[in-house]
Amino acid sequence: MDIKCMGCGAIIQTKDEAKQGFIDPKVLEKHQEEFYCKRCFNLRHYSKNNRIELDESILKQETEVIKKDKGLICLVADSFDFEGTIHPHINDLLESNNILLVLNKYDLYIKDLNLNKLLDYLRLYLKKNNIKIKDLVLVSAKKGLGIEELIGKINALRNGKNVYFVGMTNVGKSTIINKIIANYTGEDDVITVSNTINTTLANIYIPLDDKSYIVDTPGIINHNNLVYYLEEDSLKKIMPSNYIRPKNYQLDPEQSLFIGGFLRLDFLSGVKSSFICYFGDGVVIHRTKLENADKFYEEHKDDILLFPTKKERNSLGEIHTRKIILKAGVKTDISYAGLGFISLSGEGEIELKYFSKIKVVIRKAIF
Ligand SMILES: Nc1nc2c(ncn2[C@@H]2O[C@H](COP(=O)(O)OP(=O)(O)OP(=O)(O)O)[C@@H](O)[C@H]2O)c(=O)[nH]1
Ligand SMILES: [Mg+2]
Repeated sequence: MDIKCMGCGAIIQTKDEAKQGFIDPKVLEKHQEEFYCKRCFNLRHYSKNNRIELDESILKQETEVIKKDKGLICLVADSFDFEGTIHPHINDLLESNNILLVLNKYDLYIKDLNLNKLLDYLRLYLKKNNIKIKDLVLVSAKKGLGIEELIGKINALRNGKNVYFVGMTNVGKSTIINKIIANYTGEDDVITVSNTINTTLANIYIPLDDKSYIVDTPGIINHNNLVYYLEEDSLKKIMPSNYIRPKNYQLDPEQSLFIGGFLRLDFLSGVKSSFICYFGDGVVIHRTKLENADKFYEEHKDDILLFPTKKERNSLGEIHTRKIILKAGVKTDISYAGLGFISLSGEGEIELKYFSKIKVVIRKAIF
């Protein structure tokens, strides 16, 4: 029988270090019960990651297992990057499974933001996009918030069946399951987690009772999300690790605002308006005169703006432009998949410039 790595689910092998599941044969001999592959060992002890591409055929096989089993699906998405991480076709993919939507990372919202407004927005989004769920729960796996409520909802919905944690890569599926394991057994950090994509490589089965399992699954890659294009070092620096303090910029017409080198907002015409930015502290925000913006970008994309790096820029595609009209009295958000969002209020015409591969959504402001 194949032995699986406890950290990532990959089948253990001793032949090829560049492939998933590698363990040095000498190490394998010594450890008879707990198996962590070399990549998991390095991630867990040294936060060192060598990114491994997910084997798409494994993802397909694992999805078939879930479909046949008809267990409860805990669909995990990032509450801070909802449009960028919600699985759009989950009901088509898993048509006969019950779905509990688990919105993780709500610690990123500053405490006094109105969570009810967030929930109202999410419910409307689900309705508009025809995503059918049985229930939803907000959690922060990192802070251990909402975990007991989640366990309660799982028990109410699973009817004795297995429970599958499914969703995009990096939304925190494994971190949540680790909290559930800790809640039952007191054992911390059993499954490997990391801030980059493809951490879990195959299904990991954790016994729930005599007859059923909680199953961690490999994350689905979203090619419209920034996380897919950034190197580990950039992710470490720009991903928010704590709650996000909004930064408010008042812009006059004919000014530009750079969100790192990721997004540029040119305020073409209008009246003085407010641009409230919700991004991690590592994302540089810089204001210039519109007439100087092209020159500024060319000269400072690598020193002042810092990210994305040249290598990352080359993979992010062409620059796309899009105009939005800001109307008095209507607050508008611009959400950028994998990075954060900006909330605009005022009046005028704004041109956005961003990499064509990234999903940018214009929505009625959440808050
Ligand atoms: N701020 C915040 N970060 C979190 C939270 N939960 C997880 N993370 C971080 O999100 C990143 C991804 O977590 P993982 O648990 O590895 O995500 P995953 O969904 O299992 O990813 P894959 O295995 O690649 O599909 C890690 O850097 C976690 O520390 C949370 O509640 N809040
Ligand atoms: Mg995982």
